[in-house]
Amino acid sequence: STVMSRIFRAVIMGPPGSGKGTISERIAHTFGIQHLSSGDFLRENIAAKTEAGILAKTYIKKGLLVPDHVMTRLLLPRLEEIARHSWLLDGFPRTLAQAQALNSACELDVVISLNVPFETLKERLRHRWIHPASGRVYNLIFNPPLVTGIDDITGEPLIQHEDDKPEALVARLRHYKDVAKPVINLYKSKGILHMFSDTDTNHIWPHISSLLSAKIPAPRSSAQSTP
Ligand code: G5P
Repeated sequence: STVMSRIFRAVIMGPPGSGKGTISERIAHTFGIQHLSSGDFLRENIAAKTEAGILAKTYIKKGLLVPDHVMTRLLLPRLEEIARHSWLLDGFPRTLAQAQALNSACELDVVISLNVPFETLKERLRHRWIHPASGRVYNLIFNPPLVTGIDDITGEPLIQHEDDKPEALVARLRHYKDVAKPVINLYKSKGILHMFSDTDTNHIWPHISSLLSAKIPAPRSSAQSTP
């Protein structure tokens, strides 16, 4: 059945702290598609001290975007590796140049844009702590660890991302809007942009879930599988 085996490709965009990671995990879990986070991918490269990782770290530390050519050279080959699966890209593209590079590599089905007020974002990121070895993310208000400052599983100390510290944070939020605008306009003009506005991820989620239920081919049931 051609419909069943169709591949679905989506992008989720939104400012730092808008809930891309949280919602992406729900999408991946609910619809069984691959989730690729540009931020996680960069952090893996930093931890592994790859050439791109070492370079990226100098930008991330300052709350700056990693240069487009570094991002596209990292991400596009990764997408090619999973080209036979449905996927959701989280955090890429961030700029018009990245969107154009992605455009020439593949056709997107849906772009989700999260629109969360500035004050809400500042408040959330201020309270975010991570366990660096595993990448587990806590929020002292939304999703606190059992013991403040300590990872639930390993008992190791939690840290803040360099780019969640106040100096880098305001720069990131301000910069995001300027850079995202032409990307959003591009996807709007293609008719694939879906914008969701709220202060609460749990309010946004049901709308995204019903959008994707209508767009993503249902997983094959045993009755439909080829003999
Ligand atoms: P990242 O890792 O892509 P950001 O900054 O875009 O980082 P971030 O910070 O990971 O995105 P998010 O994924 O949008 O945020 O949000 P999240 O992690 O799900 O939620 C944020 C926090 O809010 C969490 O603590 C969560 O628990 C909490 N939360 C979620 N929902 C709610 C809610 O409803 N209520 C409350 N109270 N809390 C909630 O990129 C990192 C850096 O890498 C570089 C850049 O330097 C970037 O800054 N980079 C790129 N550079 C160039 N081009 C690219 N394409 C790049 N991609 C990454």
